Formats: sequence, structure tokens, C-alpha cells
Amino acid sequence: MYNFKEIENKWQRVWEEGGIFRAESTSDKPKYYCLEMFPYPSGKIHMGHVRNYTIADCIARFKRMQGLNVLHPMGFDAFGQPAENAAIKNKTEPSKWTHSCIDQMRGEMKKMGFSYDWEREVSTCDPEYYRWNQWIFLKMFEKGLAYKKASSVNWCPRCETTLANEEVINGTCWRCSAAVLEKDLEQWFLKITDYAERLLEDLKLLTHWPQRVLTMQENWLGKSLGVEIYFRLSGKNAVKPIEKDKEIIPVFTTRQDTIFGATYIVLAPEHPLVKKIIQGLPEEKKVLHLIEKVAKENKIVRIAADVKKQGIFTGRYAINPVNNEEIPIWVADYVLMEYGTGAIMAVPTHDQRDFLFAREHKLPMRIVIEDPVDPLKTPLKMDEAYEGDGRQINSGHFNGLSNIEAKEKIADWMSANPPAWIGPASPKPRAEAGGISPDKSFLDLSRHRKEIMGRKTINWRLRDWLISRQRYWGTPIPIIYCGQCGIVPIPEKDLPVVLPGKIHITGKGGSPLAKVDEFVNVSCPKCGKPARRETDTMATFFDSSWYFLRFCSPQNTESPFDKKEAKYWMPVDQYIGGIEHAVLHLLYSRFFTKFFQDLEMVDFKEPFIRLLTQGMVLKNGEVMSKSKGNAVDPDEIIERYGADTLRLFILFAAPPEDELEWNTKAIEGSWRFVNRALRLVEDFTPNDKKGESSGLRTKLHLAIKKVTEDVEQRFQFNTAISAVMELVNEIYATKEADTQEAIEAVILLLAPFIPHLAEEMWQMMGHKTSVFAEPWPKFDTAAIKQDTVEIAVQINGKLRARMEVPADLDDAQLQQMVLRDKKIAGYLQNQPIKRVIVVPNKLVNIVA
Ligand code: ANZ
Ligand code: ZN
Repeated sequence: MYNFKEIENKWQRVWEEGGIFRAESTSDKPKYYCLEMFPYPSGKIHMGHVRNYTIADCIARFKRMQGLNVLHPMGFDAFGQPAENAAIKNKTEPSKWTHSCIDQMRGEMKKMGFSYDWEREVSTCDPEYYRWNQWIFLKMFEKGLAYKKASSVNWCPRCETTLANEEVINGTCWRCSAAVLEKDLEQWFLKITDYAERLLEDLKLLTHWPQRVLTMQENWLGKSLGVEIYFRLSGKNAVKPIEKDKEIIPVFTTRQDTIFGATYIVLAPEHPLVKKIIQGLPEEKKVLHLIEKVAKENKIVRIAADVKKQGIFTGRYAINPVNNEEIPIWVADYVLMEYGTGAIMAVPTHDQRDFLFAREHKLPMRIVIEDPVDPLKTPLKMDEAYEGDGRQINSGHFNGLSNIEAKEKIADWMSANPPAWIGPASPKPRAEAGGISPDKSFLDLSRHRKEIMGRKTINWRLRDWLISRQRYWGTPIPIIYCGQCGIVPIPEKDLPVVLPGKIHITGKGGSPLAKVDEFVNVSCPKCGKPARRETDTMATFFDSSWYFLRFCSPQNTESPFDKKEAKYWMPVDQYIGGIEHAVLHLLYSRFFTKFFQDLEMVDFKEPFIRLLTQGMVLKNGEVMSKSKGNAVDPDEIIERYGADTLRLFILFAAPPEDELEWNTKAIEGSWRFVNRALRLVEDFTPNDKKGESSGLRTKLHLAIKKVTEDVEQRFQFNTAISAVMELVNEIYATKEADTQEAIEAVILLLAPFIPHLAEEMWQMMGHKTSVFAEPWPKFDTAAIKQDTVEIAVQINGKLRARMEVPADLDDAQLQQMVLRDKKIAGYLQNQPIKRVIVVPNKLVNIVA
């Protein structure tokens, strides 16, 4: 039973006083930047944090011992809504509450003995931090990347704030789970879509990121190669004429191979054409009613696969440019205005959503891609759409081609040829079926769509990033509205725009800042006349999109970060955090990095070279969490066993990327091992058992090799620790020389895992300097080589085989090994064995 409290306290003090984790860019050692995702300061740290930071700390300490110049910083992602909720509940100011949470969390991290360079700590709610958010925003504004637009946004009625698409989970708010609505508001956006191509392309550089994160990023960007096809509004049923240039309806499709199977068109309810084409028709009222209804529905819900689609016929028709076919125009909620052109051609036979919709509304269908498995089907016999590949049928001169080939051919044909209502390169309009007007004058009004059926386009799923929040506890957006000058950016010299204190937060009725007159009323920086400040604050994801750069020069007062320092430390060599940030935080950080690259503030493309996403901590198979009531408080474990035992347990229980099941017994096991290792040192007397040695030395060097490789190549801490455990057993079991070398190696090998006790043991062995100033032990290849020997195997005195076997096996082990060998068994052919003669490390003779 060792006094972990005293020991851990002592070493934490020594580390702090010695400043041994201070990172300096002047070193000539190679740098290593180890970073974990900085936390929201909710107050206490939970087991998920402990796991995340223990993994990172182990890596940082290991790399330091390997001779690298390590930067391992920590800070706090300190803006955000919980501080406002706490303010309402406890009548404390958000800043007070946040700072006390930060103090508490920092204290808990120190108790865990994490090797942070605390001199670099940053908090995003510090004006010296968020002034640079404002600076970055202004740079983006200057480059046209920050802009304001009225838009229909996701609105959480409970939090009374807008949400980014990413913050809507299954139609509900990610924070409070209320059903999300739509609302029209003037909002600030960042034009991340300008970077879509680079964000996609550079995923190729991220060869040390988990594949699933790369896939999630790729899907989020959602690049689609397709064709914009120009349908034409038919005059049929028209009551009022519309502007000529509105007569073309572009639709976006990725399946131009199915163009001959389009049997109707669907416009998004928000499509500007809808209200125009229905004017005066009997359908008008019903259509308007649907538009109104859908406007209130959340978009993510609208397109969900398991939600029933609503739609209605407009009374009007469109003409397919490839065959002059007149098909009905519908309005339905499953088409969104934000994607593509806000209009689709529906192919019910080859698109499942269209299929269900067409069945429901008895719309016609036509098969145009033949299912090779079931070629004779008619649409009536289909029970679902055929979305696979096959030969083109019912597709004019493309019949017989594979659809994959046809996709290319059709795209090329469409972009080079006029629509069917003009006729192939014929200057003379010909009479056409279906009462279609031969009037072509409209074509001149839409020049880019002139005289072609369609053209290839690219569509992205990625939308611009909505950063406005109607919240208090965030970075004020540095903009002033002047009646005369319009939108005026705040001059750089006036930054930061500081949040006013003493504010009354109610959680209701929009932005709290809008109610603070002294904040709102300013004079225009341009003309000096009375003007108003923007009262929205920035989404907190803005804050965390560049903090890793701030850590390179946290006190810099000239710019967000010092260029030279960033050049030295960045990119982050190892980033560690939760999979929940796989899309947003990582995408935004990548976007900011590319923006800084364009400003020539950094000279690399990607911020994080390697990414490790640690697994969840579970208890009884469920994710440990306060709300589930199954959380184990790290503090309690530290009280009872000390931080080292907790660290060892966390690292030993599972590989970092796997889930970790909490196990009280296993903690006991770690506790026992820690004590057992300590006893080894306590019992050691310097000059016992000198002499030439053998087995232990080999095992020692094998262990060094295993631990080094497991940690370095795969972060397999669990197998590394178990190798040290075996080595400790060996030392206990061996009564020979080399124990000093072995014990000291054990201490060094354990140092990244149980740093406090390792220091203590190192001192007990008579050393005066920190164990973390020691180089990581190197293995001796010669010592390992001795580990195997070649033996001869004879049967009845005749040499039958030579075998490589571990050295120093005892007779029984050696005999067993030889008899199990396939080749030997082949010679023996089940003959009864009379006797086996063993000469250790040399020979086995079988008498059969
Ligand atoms: C005809 C078609 C036939 C389609 C077929 C699919 C299969 P991605 O890959 O996501 O880009 N689409 C286009 N714009 C839309 C909108 N605003 N709202 C809802 N759906 C829209 O998907 C492209 C496909 O999504 C397009 O290709 C279109 O349906 C639909 F057998 O066009 B397709
Ligand atoms: Zn002005």
C-alpha cells in the first residue's frame, strides 16, 4: 500500500516548479505537436475526458522521452449556451460561472498529472482570444467570404436560436432535443462552399485519419456530378402568361441515363415558378395551401426516407427536351429549393422516392433501364424502383447501351444538341404533337441555355456555414449598421468589441445584446452618424476552428498567431478527440487553415496530420453519462487509488479506439500491479547477484522492443502494458544478475503510463534527475537474437529436421514442440514412441 496522495502531489509540484513541460520553439530537436480536442468547461471532468487526455498524455510523454520537442497544450472552449442557462438558473454572470468552471476543471486535470504546458492555456471567452475571431471575421468579410443574407433557417423554439444544419439531429435540436422549425431571418454566413473542392481534394493527404472520418467528410461535402436538363413549360392550361425567360425549367439529375423515363416533374414548394404557373387555375388554392403547410416543416424531416411525402398536381405541364413529351408538373415536399435547381424530373421506375410517390398518386411509369436479373418486368409488376445498372430500353437511339456508357453519351449529346421542339439542326420549326407552340423566341432570353437540352454540372451537398446566433455568451460580430453607409465593418484598431457585463438574461425573446442600449447605439465609423451594432454573436464552432494555431503563440498581440511559431509547430502531429467531431469541427478547422493559407499566414494545407478518435467509456454496456445516472466520478477513483492507477486502468482496459467497459475489478488489478512494481524497487539492493547473465536480459530486451513498437506504431497501450507486466513477473522469478538494468527499464517503460510513481521509483533507484529527462530505452538486437536456437531432430538416430525454437526451453517443452511438428509427425506415422532424449538447445532424438 503506497502513499499515492503524497507521491502524486509531490511530483506534480516538482514538474510545475521545474517547468519541465514548457515548450520552446528554439530547440534543435525535432518538434512534436500533440493535441487533444479542448473541452467545453462544464465544471467537472468526466471519464470520457479522462480517457481522451490520458491517451494524449501517454503519447506526449513517450515522444518526449524519445527525444522530441513536444508541444502539449490545453485550453477551454468557453463560450456557449450552458453559461447562459446557468446565469438564468443561478443568477450568476456567464463569465463568472465559466471562469469558476474553468478553475475547477484545470484543478482536476492537474490532479491527473497531465503534462500540459499551462503557460499556453487559452480560453475562447477571453477578449484577447475572441478579438482574433473578430479579426478573422473581418478578413473574411473583406474577401467576400462573410456575407449576410435573409434565409430560411433552422430554428429551435426552446433555445430560441438558429441552428446550423449540422446541429439538427433527426429533426431535433442537438442541444435540447426540441423539434426544429423553419424561420426566415437575416443571418451571417461564411462561404465555406468556395473551398468545397479543396476540402474534398485534400482528404487524399490525410492518410493517417480513420477511414470512417474521411468518408463522413466526403459525404458531408457531397459532390455530385450530373446534368442540368432544360425542360420547357408547356402552354397547355395556361391562364396568365409569364415572363418568357421563366419558361425554361432546369432540373438537376445525376441519372441523365433515365431521361426517357421521366414521367412527371416536381417543383419544390418554395420554387418561385410555382405561384406564377398556377395563377387562375382551379388547382391554385390547394397548391397554395400545401406551400403554406410545408413552409413550417423542417427540411431534414421532409426528405427523410421514412416520412410520407406530400404533393399535389399544379394543373400545368412541361416538355421533355429529348422527346417532346408533355408531362405533368407537381409540387411536393421531398424536393428542396436549396439543392440543385429546386426542381427534379421524376423517374418512378428507377428512383424509390419517385416510385412511392407515383404509386400513391397513380402517376405513369416507364422502365428505361433493364434489370439484368429480371428483364421482363412491366412497371405494374414492380414492387420497388430498380436503382441498379443495366441496358437502356425505351431510350431512342441509346437503346442497347449499358446505362453507364449511356450516362456519358447522353450528357454529351444533350450539351451539343438543341431540344426536340426545335428539331435537329433544322432552322425551320416543324409542327409538333401536343399543341406545342413553335415559338422559339424565349430561347434568346436565356442565353446560357440556348439551344441545348442540358449541360453537365456539379452540385455540392455542402451549404454555406451559418454563424449567427441570437445569444449573449459568444463573440460579438464586429459589424455596424449605418442608415447612410449600410453595413460597416469595425476598424481593426477598435477591436475587440467586448461583451457588455451586468446583463439580464432571460432565455426568451431573441438576442440579449439587442436589449443593451449602450452596446447597440454607436456612431458610424465611416460617417460618424448614429448607427447600430450587430447584436448576433458567432457560433462557437468559429472559436474552435483555429485554437490549435493560437496555442503556437498564445500571448501574441499582433495577430491571431505568430507566423514563425506556427511554421515551427504546425501542423499538429497527433490530434485526439471524439468521433462526434468527425464532420463539423474538423471540416471548419480545415476550412480556416485553407483560408489562412490564402492569406499567406500558414504554408501548409491541412492542420492535423494524424487523427485518433477514442472510443466511448461504457458502464454495463451503456455510454457512461450523468443523464443516464451511470457515471463514475474520476475524483472518487483518484481519491481511492490515485491518478496513476486510474491512468493505467484506462490504458490497459482497451485499445484507444475501442469502447472501454468500466470494470471495478480491473481497477483493483491495476492497483495491485502498481504496488507490485513498487515493491520490486523497494526490495532491490544494489549489488546483489552480479555475474554473466542469460534469460532475463533477453526477456528485458524483447519487452523493450514490444512496448516501443506497440506504442509507437499503433498506440496499443494495452499490449505494451501487458508486456511490462510479464517482465515484472520475470524479474520476480529470476534470481540472477541484470536486475538493476531490468528494474530501471521497467521504470522507464512505465513512465508514460504511471508518471508519478515512475518518478518516485526512479528517485528510489538513486537518480537525481527526472525520469522524463531520460531517453526512452533502446533494445539490443544482439540480446534478442539469442532468444532462438536451432536444434537437430533425429528419429531413431537419423537426422530428420532442423528447427528454430525458443532458447532455454525445458525438456518437456522441447519434446512437446518437436512432436507437434507436422514434418516429424509425418515421419513417425503414429508409431508408438519409446523414449525421447533431449540435449537442451541442441538436439532431440526420438526412439520410436
Ligand atoms: C432523376 C433521377 C432518376 C434521379 C433516378 C435519381 C434516380 P445526389 O446524388 O444527392 O446529388 N434531386 C435533385 N435535386 C433535388 C432537390 N432539390 N430535392 C430533392 N431531390 C433532388 O442526388 C441527385 C438526385 O437527387 C437527382 O437525380 C434528383 O433525382 C434528386 F433514377 O433525377 B434524380
Ligand atoms: Zn455611416
